[in-house]
Amino acid sequence: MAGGLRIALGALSGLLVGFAALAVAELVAAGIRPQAGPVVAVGGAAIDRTPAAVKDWAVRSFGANDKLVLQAGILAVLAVWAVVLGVLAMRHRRLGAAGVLVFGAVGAASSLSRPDSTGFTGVLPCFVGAAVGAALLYVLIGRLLAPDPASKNSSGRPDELGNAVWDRRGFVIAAAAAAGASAAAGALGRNLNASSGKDAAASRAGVVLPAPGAAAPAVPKGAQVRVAGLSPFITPNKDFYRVDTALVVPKVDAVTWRLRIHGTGVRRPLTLSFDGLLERELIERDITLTCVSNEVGGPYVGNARWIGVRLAGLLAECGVAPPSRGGPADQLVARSVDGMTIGSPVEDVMDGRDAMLAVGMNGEPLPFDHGFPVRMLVPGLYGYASACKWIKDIELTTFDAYDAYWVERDWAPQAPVKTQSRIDTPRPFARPKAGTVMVAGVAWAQTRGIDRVEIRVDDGPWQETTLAAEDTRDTWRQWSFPWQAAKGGHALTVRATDRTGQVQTGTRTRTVPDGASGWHSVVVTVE
Ligand SMILES: Nc1nc2c(c(=O)[nH]1)N[C@H]1C(S)=C(S)[C@@H](COP(=O)(O)O)O[C@H]1N2
Ligand SMILES: [Mo]
Repeated sequence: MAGGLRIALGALSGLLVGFAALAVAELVAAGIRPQAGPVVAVGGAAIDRTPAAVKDWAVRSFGANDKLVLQAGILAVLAVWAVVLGVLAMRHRRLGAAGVLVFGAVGAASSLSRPDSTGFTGVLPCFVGAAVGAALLYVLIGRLLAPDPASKNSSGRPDELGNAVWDRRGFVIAAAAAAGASAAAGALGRNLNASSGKDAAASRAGVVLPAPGAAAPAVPKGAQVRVAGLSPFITPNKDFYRVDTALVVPKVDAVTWRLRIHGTGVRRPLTLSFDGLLERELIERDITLTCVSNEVGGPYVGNARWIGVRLAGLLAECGVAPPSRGGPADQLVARSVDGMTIGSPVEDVMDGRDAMLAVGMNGEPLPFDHGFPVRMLVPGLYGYASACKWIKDIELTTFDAYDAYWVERDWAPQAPVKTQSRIDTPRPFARPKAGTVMVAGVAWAQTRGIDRVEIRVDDGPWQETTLAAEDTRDTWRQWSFPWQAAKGGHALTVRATDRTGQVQTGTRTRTVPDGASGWHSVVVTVE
């Protein structure tokens, strides 16, 4: 066989093998647990190991698409590796097949290293996929190296051109069969995956949220200013930002869901069911949630009307006392079904603010993306330090004794939300007409409240904006400013003052370790 053809067929075999191994592994995973598939396992392990700065860069560069980019990257690496192994196998058949097994081992090791690892069942998909892949590579390459049984020159001796006569028919049949079987396995796997969330979807469809005992007052009319381009006061669920490490969104069945509360200083440990939770007094609260990864001016902040059970009440029932009243535990660690751990100060959770186990978001059960059936919320703390989605366990411990997931990855153990403000309109590099231009945006300082927002044009003086009515101290506040805009390029800068009198600092810091600070600026050209 000619050198070029040799390489091409080897590469093709490698790709087919990679595809087959992946399809088989995903099929096995679908039968066990969607999270055990190789792409998700390797992707998850990569996320776990991503230094804070790189994660930050990925979120900045790819935004909500960061997970897609990661998975595409993994598939690209897999494809390259498969091609290399296929070509290698043309010379060293056993070595090529062994290389496929090594790849399976990488997937298995990734799966074992995940915080939600299930041990043997977790590594099974990668090993089965790799074994099938290795065997397939051995067979395919065998066809390429074997003499053609139909050829007169069946001894495998070179033909007139000096090329060995290979089993073309055998190869094409084996390759087509492998491609067909892989496609079928892949399709079956996807189907199984789709139906694996069926119980969860049915349980969510069956949820009837009881009327809250303590309903939130109506949002004051004046809280929503009518300026085009301004974020709505209540963020619709479909537009609410999503930040988590889950490559596969956990689908939890509310019927079998349980939450355990236990640990240091818990005199009466408690296990709650979803129905048991709904039978308790429910509170309804408007709370603005912010991500610590939000850049100045960034999109990772949203405001919703939540329904849930007060966490402080549940903890008190369990005999938990905050440190200020002599309790031995200063950290509450929430654990999710996907192995995320999130630590919050017990003092904050029990200091009278509306920390809750939320079951409803804007009038419906929590969407799967936002933590169905139950998530935690603590006003005034960044999400990574308070807002555990798909929660299943609460353990009382100390900050000395335990570092939660993000704390192990360079983020601060404790992180109250910083006072921030954002210009929503005009957009950066907009070209508004000279005259009155409405400048508007939002400002937040959960638990403290916003008392003032000022705008500066270029290097001019700070000018007071008009604040919209306040809903609560835990919600963001809209502001607007009719700007008499003169032609030319201008920079608009915003800063807020919270109710403690603290003016938002202009000192720029990065998001790591405890949230970005600095003023948001927008440059526009007035025409
Ligand atoms: N189980 C789980 N809960 C989680 C996270 C996660 O990765 N896994 N991310 C946290 C972070 S960093 C934030 S900012 C909020 C975001 O909540 P949202 O996606 O509903 O907006 O969820 C928090 N809860
Ligand atoms: Mo976050």
